[in-house]
Amino acid sequence: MWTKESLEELIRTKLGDYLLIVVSNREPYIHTLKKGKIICQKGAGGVITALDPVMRACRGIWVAQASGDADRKVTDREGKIQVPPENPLYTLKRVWLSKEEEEGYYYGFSNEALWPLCHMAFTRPVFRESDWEYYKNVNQKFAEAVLEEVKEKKAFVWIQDYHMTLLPKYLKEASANIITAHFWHIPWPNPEVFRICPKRQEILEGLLANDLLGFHIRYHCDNFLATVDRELEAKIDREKMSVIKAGHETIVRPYPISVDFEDISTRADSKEIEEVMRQLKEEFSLDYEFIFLGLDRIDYTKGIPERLRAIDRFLEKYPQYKERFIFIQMGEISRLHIPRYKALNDELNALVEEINWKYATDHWAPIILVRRHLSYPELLAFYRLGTICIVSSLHDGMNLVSKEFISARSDLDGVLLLSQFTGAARELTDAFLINPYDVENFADKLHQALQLSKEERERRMLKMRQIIQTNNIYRWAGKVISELLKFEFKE
Ligand code: GDG
Repeated sequence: MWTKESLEELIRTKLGDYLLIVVSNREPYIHTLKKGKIICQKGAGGVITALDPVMRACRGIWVAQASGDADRKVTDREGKIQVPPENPLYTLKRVWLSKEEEEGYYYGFSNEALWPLCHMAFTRPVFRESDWEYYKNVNQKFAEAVLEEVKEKKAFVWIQDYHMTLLPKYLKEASANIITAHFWHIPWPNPEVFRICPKRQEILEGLLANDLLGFHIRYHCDNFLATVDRELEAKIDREKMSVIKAGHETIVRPYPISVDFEDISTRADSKEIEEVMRQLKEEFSLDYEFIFLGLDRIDYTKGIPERLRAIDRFLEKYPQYKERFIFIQMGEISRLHIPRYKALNDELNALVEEINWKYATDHWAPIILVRRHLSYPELLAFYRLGTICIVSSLHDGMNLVSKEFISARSDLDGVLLLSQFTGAARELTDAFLINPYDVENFADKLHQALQLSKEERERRMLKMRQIIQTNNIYRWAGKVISELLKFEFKE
């Protein structure tokens, strides 16, 4: 079983004289000004949870975009600061982007072109030449930041996600001392879909400069290999799962990302969380027999309108549940100045109003929409409060909310309704799997979930917990790093 300690041990004993550099769009620590004082917050999310201990153990360098309003105040002339603040162990190197660069590279090419291209949610990608120019320049900027640190040293560079497809190529062109791994956090589409991308050749060539390329599941690896087969002159070895292009080999592998099971499980069981549960129950008047829970970054791939329609249908079909349950949907608004996200936000407001109006009684309406960032304890408390957690993504690389919910339920209660179009559905087969487009079946599954006996709920939860306990976040990082360590250095 992989643990934080075994991962640290691997790094300490096997990394040798290699420098380890992580590159991601999001930074692990953010400095902000609050009432005239600078405070430092740890960034949220699985990647930061997994890689922070790795970086602490190897005293490496993490290169990421600056995002806090006090970031510049605390960094040196090279954009560097030692983190974590209370016990500095590794270097965070910040890359500053102008408003225009952020607009073109992040909102534009990354999130209006690549994000919808890779998710089957029927939102049309927008390809603008100017976005692409910014995307190229920003990837170049990240490459320069990495190269400034590598100099003549030998380095492993672990690149995160779809914001950085050109970075591996820029790094390899500039230095022969670098070995790269790249993890793709979202799905990879089939060749027919990818074919519409005007920059497909450049993107594939960028990614194939990597030594190792990881996806969440085998299906995305297969899609990637099929795409390369269709688009480029390259030798594909499906047995070995590798591509050789112009003499360079890229190994392609599935690594299902996960969560820190032990940490979530222990903390969710604490007195502290019990108290937060009490406060939340009071704040939102959650005194009902059943609590349905939704928690997502507000994104059109997460199937939130579909979920609301299923609640509507559930009430039409099973009116006996009126006034007995509440559906609380939480989520931070994201990427709001992209028109598609604004439209989604308007759609959600309208749907909630319509459904609540349809069923409201004097003292009850079925849906509460909460649009604020939850603290980590609040998040865990909500997971503990839910009778049913609903994850209804139209398409999702993995989906960590489902894995966090399972990890938090050390009380062995609660039911997970999980979209079959998430990566997580491959592992969590004891969830109630749903097709979010099938509103009848979705409503029926809600009903069936409420009918489960306590024994059956416990049996399912226990099985899923055993899976996540083993396939935890440290295993994910450990597997990628173990593979990376196998690469012989070519002088
Ligand atoms: C991408 C892929 C893949 C959300 N609201 C709050 C909050 N969160 C946290 C959740 C969870 C994370 O954000 C969301 O992770 P997901 O995996 O569900 O989704 P994406 O953001 O789309 O992530 C996805 C992932 O990358 C990793 O590879 O699984 O498929 O799309 O951890 O808990 N956390 C707090 N307050 C909130 O209000 N504290």
